[in-house]
Amino acid sequence: MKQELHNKLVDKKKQGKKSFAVLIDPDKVDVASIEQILELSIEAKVDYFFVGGSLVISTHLDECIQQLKAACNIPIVLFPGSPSQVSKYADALLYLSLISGRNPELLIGQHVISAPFVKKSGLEIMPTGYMVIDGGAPTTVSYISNAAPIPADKTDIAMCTAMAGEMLGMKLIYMDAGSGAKIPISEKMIEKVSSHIESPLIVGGGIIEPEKAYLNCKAGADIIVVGNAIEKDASLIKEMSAAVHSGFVKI
Ligand code: 1GP
Repeated sequence: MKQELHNKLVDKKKQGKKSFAVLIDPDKVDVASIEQILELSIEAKVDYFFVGGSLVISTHLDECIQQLKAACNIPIVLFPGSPSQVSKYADALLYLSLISGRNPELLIGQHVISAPFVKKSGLEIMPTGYMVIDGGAPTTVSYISNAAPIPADKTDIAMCTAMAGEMLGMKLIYMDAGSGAKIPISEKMIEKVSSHIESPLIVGGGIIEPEKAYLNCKAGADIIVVGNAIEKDASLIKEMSAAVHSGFVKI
C-alpha cells in the first residue's frame, strides 16, 4: 500500500515542522469560491487540502477535487463523513475509526462494508484514530456519529484513547472539537495527548484565530485544520498558515 504522504508527515514531525490544512466541505463551496481558496492557499503555502464533511449532501465531490487538482500540487486528503465520500481523484484518505465513541458502525462496521471499494480506489490509506472532543455545542459530527464526545476537561481519557489507538496500529491521531465548535480543544489536552504518542497529531474544530493555531502547534499538534473560519473569511488562510509555519519547534 502507498505510504508517501504518511512518510512525509512522519519526517516533518521528526524535524518539528508543522502543517496547515484547509478543510473544504463540498456542500459549502462552488467553482468561484474554490478558485478563491486555491489562489490564497497557493500563495500562503498551505500544506494540504482536507476535503469532506459530516454530511455532504451535494454530488460534486469529484468535480471539486478535480478543480483543486488541476490548479495546484497541494496534496488532497479525503476526510470523509461516510464511505460514500471516497473519490479516486484525491491523493489520500483518512481512514477514520471513531475511537472516542462506542458506536461499532463507526469503529469498524462501515469499514467492513466499504473495504473492497476503498482498496480499489488506489488512494493512499491513512489509518486514523478519530477522537471527537466536546466543543461546547452539539456539532454535526457528534449528532451524526451518535456517540458521546470526550469531555473537554478529561485530558486523561483523551490521552489513553490516543495511546490505545496508536497501539492498535493507527498511524495518525485526529482530535476534533467538530466543525464550528464554540470552544476549540485546549492546549492542555493537546499537550497531554501529544506527549504520550509518537504518531502525527491532527487538531481541528473551532479554530478561528491564528494565535490559537500557533498555541496548538506549540502544545504538540502537527497539523492544524481550519474550515469554518475560512469559509467565512478566506483571507484568514494567509495568517493561519503563517502562524502554523512560524518555525515553532517543540523541545
Ligand atoms: C472539523 O476539524 C474540522 O471537522 C475543522 O473545524 O470547521 O470549525 O474549522 P472548523
